[in-house]
Amino acid sequence: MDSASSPLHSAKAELKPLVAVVMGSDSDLETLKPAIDILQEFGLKVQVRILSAHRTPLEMVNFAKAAETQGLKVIIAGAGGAAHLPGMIASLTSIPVVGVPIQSKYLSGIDSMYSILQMPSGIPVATVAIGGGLNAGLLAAQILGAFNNKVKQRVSDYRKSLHDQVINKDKSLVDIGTNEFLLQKKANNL
Ligand code: RP5
Repeated sequence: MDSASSPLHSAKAELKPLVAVVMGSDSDLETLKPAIDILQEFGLKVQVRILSAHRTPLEMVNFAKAAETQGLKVIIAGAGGAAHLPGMIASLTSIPVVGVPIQSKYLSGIDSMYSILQMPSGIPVATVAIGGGLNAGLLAAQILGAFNNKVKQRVSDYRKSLHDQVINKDKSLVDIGTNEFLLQKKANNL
């Protein structure tokens, strides 16, 4: 199927969010905000939910079981500590799940990371870095971009802007030297 005739392109599909960002607690929202922001910047609607694998397990199950019929194509799931949310959702749906390990208070997110990473064979979860909300949003956009040229273009524009930023910084460092560069960086809070 070419991208123009893909379900991601139909007018009806565009009214529904293709991505959901779910989290185990509202305390995870700050970490996931960059994912929501970048997806919205790319013109995508995002469904955002608090669904705890431990505190609201039945709601989590209902969400995961309905995800496909709701039209969702990617789910970003952030959780901290005993971070079972991404893996449990992945076990209930075949929609790709991107897990975000939340930095936890006592173990700095190592606990969250291992909980999300160590999935049993057969039920994968794509895991980004501890606190990697932005990368989760970008990865979700890249997955959608495989079927949607508009989203793919937004991702490649984003990459180009990253490239240009580094080129400009390099040029400025070479032009003004280390000390002035650091002074300007401090003054501009960069
Ligand atoms: C996890 O427990 C959540 O994902 C969160 O990262 C962590 C702490 O939750 P709160 O006690 O802040 O609600 O389930």
